[in-house]
Amino acid sequence: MSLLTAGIQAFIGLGSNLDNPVRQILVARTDIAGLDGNEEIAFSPLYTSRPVGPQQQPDYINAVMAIRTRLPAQDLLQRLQQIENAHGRIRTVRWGARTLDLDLLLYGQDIIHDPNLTVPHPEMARRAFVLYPLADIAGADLYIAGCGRLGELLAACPPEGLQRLPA
Ligand code: A4P
Ligand code: MG
Repeated sequence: MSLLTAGIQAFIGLGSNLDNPVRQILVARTDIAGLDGNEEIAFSPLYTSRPVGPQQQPDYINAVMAIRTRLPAQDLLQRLQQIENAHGRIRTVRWGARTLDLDLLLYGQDIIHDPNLTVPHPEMARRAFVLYPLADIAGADLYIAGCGRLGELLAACPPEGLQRLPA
C-alpha cells in the first residue's frame, strides 16, 4: 500500500465483549487499515475493562487505533459501521454486549455535531477504556478539541476496572 502523504489523523476506539473479543479487535484492525484511503499509524495495547452501562454482560476488550485517512468523516463512519456489521454486530440494547463497536473518537481537531455523528466522541472524556490506550499511542499532550489536554482528562479518570493485557 502506498503511504498517504496527505490526510487527517483520526483515532478510533475499538471494543468487543462477544464471540472471541481479542480476535474481533485484531481482525477489525486489519479491516480498518485496509480501507481505501486509510493508513495505520499506531495501535495501542489491548485492555480488559469492566462494562460501562448494563452490568450483566461480559468484560470488554478495548483498544485505540491511530490512522491517517483521506476519507471525509461521514464516509469513515459509514465504513466503520460496515465493518461492525460484517462482524455480526446486532444492535439491541444501548451500551449492551456487542461483537464489535467502532467509535470515531477524534478526526483531526474537527468538532462535528451532525445528527448521526458527534466528534470528539461525547463519552470519551469520561471513559478510562478510551483515555488510557489513547495516551499509550498519542501521549498526554494530545489536545482533545473542546475538552482539553489528554493528561488532564486522565488525571480525572482513574483506571478502575481497566487492565492492560500482556503483549
Ligand atoms: N454516533 C454518533 N457519533 C459517533 C461517533 N463519534 N462514532 C452514532 C461512532 N458512532 C457515532 O451507535 C449509535 C449511533 O451513534 C450510531 O448510529 C452512530 O451514527 P451504536 O454503535 O449503534 O450503538 P451503541 O454503541 O450501543 O451506542 P453508543 O451511544 O454509541 O455507545 P458507545 O458510546 O459506543 O458505548 N464498556 C466497556 N468497558 N467498553 C466498551 O467498549 N462500549 C459501550 C458502547 C458501552 N460500554 C462499554 C463499551
Ligand atoms: Mg458505538
